[in-house]
Amino acid sequence: MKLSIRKCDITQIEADAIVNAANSYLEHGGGVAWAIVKKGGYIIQEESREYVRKNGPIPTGEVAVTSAGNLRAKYVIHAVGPRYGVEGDDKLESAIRKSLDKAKELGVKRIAFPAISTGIYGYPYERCAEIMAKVILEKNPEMEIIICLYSDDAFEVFKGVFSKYF
Ligand code: AR6
Repeated sequence: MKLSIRKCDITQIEADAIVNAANSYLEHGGGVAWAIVKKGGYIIQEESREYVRKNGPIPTGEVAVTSAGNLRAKYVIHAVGPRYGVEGDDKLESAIRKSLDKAKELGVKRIAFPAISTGIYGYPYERCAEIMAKVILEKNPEMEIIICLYSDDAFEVFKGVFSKYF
């Protein structure tokens, strides 16, 4: 496994899959989700709606896959993280674990994650970083993982936490 912590915009990443911080209805109206649709094209929102129409809403902690439209990535893995203080850390663990499982199933060699649940859903960066590090350590997946942080603050916190474990 190769791991890097970067300050970046996930829509610019060249990877087989990028993970989206989604809601259960895959309505990508804000945050990183909106950035992905804006850059990748409305096809991502359309495929998302089709998925929910066929399968119903995605429970917190679960994932769904669509294409990545015009992005450099092949797939978007939409992971539904928990709302801080409303749903538990186990759901964030699950969202990360299932993203990695799905990536493996899709033959992904390089995947990029945003800091799921740390925007609109309110998770502190440190808590998210600890949970991500724990799941990645446990799974030790055979792929390259990029953790993509959007703000200086998030980048510093993630660097600090990950340096304890990796
Ligand atoms: N690249 C990387 N990270 C980003 C980008 C970007 N282009 N833009 C924002 N972030 P959020 P959530 C960071 O709110 O908390 C959406 O409306 C951002 O700074 O996108 O899981 C969904 O549709 C933050 O650290 O996701 C759901 O309704 C992190 O991405 C809801 O928000 C996650 O912030 C999900 O909330």
